[in-house]
Amino acid sequence: AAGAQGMEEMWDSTASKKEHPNIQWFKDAKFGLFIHWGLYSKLAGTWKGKNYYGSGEWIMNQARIPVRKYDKVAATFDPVNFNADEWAQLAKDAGVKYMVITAKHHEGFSMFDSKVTNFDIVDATPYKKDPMKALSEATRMRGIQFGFYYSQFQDWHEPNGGRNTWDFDESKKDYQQYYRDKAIPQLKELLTNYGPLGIVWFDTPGGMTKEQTQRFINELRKLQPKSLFSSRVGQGLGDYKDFGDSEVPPVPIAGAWESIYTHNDSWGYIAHDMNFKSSDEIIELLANVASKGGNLMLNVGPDGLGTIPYYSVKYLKATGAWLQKNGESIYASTAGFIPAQPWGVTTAKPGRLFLHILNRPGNDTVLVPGFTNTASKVYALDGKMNLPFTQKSTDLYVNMTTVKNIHSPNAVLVVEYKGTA
Ligand code: JFZ
Repeated sequence: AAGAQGMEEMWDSTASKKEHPNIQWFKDAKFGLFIHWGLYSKLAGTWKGKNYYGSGEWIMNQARIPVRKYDKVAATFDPVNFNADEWAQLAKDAGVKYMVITAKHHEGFSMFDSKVTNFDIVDATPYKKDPMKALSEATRMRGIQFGFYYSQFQDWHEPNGGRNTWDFDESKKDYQQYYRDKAIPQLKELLTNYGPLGIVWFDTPGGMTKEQTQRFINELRKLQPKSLFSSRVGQGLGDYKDFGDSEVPPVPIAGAWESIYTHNDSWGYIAHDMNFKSSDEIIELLANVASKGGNLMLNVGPDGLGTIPYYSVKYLKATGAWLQKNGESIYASTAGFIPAQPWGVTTAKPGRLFLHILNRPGNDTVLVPGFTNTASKVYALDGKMNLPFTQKSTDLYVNMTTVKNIHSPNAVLVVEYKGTA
């Protein structure tokens, strides 16, 4: 993304040099589901008859909604359609290995039962239940790692929280009071009451020095040493690197990292945003990110009633169906050792190179240049059909005429070889 280099410092996207002992599951996961869900989901991108675009979860900021007016949204929030098993099963069907959901976004509203504030789903809404409890259990039951997004600095509901400049004077804020009395106690609740968390996904650090951030991390780590903390915890102290929104690095990157994308153009639900990526686009993105050695965490935005948008359900399931047949080329793979080609990208496992045919060549001949090993067998992953190939020095030619899947992202070819890459 443009300006990503400059953003780096601003968002502290780099991860700690020291590898977390529990990082392997994350490196192998490759595909995660991100969920943005809060009071903004109910507003759905509209305030006082005016439509807002971009990020639906930012509407309180965009429309400069005063805290006292925003409180009234909570009084009508009643997600009666929410069904933890359905959401968790969708994650399973989509083939994701982890899920991260917003426990509290910048709006400051807690989507879980919190004793720290009354501005939470149990105390402030007619719904009165804790959806996070059921979701954490349903997700974990299906073998999927469960994690929370928590906006640790920006809290537009609190006089001392970061970045609400329309109700409060930023220069008079005591961030330490907010950290001490809300963020830290709430994070402790999340790390205590919801079973083992795979990830705590922090966002947009601020108001703390490196030393304070380290102490903050140490205090939370004690509760769940195995839980991974995202890079946006700040100061280069996170356990894995998050790229900027909708950004894939141009070349393979070592270490644990993630690219985050949202399914349409907003993280939080916007009723008038229908720009959903098709399953072919998601599969292509997943292959592209995996070919650079990272994970894709794809976001969906359920509405205020707790319904995941129709197109998100449809395309996630189609992605999962593709993974059922081709997941071997994605899960637990590493970056491909052949760089991107006109026909697509590559991923690898010991003794095997996976060719993701994203643009099928017109003559059905796939050229793999710079192939320094000796190919012993080539086949289509879906159906395990052997394909003819010839190798001239380090140029490998595969003929894929017999591969019937013509929808471009559907074909993965496997090259088995002798020797080390
Ligand atoms: C943050 C949030 O402000 C946003 O609402 C959403 O939750 C998103 C996933 O994260 O926004 C960011 C944070 C970092 C970058 C861009 C947007 N970045 O590093 O480029």
